[in-house]
Amino acid sequence: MSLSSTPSAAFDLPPETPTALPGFRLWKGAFDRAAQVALLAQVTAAEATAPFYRPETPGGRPFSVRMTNLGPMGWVSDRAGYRYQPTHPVTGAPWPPMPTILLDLWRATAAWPAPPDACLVNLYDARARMGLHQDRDEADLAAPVLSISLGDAAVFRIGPAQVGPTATVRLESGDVCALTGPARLARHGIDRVLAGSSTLLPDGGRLNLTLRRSGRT
Ligand code: MD3
Ligand code: FE
Repeated sequence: MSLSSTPSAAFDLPPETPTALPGFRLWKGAFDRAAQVALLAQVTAAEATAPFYRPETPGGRPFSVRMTNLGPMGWVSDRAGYRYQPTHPVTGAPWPPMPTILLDLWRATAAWPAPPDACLVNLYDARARMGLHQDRDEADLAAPVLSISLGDAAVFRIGPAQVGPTATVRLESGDVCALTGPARLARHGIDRVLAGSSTLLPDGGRLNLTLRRSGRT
């Protein structure tokens, strides 16, 4: 019997896949099929209180990606700008809790003393994309960002923070990557989703979950 009142499990990681980009850490197949099914079920259950919605940019352009969040804080975008907030912008309800398995994954990979306080969930249909951008809305840009991919594979693009050549990496269902240190301010995006490459999502498409420290908690 553990003395801790907050039980935690270790997350069993496969060997890390080497990458050519300092700070870009990749674990291919970190979630096996059963773990993917279990995580998908938790996201699907959370949709009842936190439905996917289509944000718009501060300039008023709709995202092609639909979004929701889990955890105390969520990333949102609208005409007022990009920010973290504790409630769903459409329903006004608090975001659903962060799944325990994601806290376990963070502990196993992040080398960061505090847990993530936000999990942005991106839903891509076959035509959705995400343009090159930096993630810099978090209070402490030294904390890593952790990503989990589910469903159809995608072509992920990543390049230096300022200017320079970009590289592409195929992200598949169950893959986990961490953006740490020199990669934390990398420019990155999703060029395209490879429709039909996975049977995980009943209607096809791709989910990406990113664990973050918003620093607003
Ligand atoms: C590199 N999501 O939500 S995940 C995002 O697949 C985002 O939905 C993409 O970019 C997706 O902001 C890419 C991989 C990722 C996540 C965060 C990063 C790469 C990153 C933060 C810094 C650098
Ligand atoms: Fe990003």
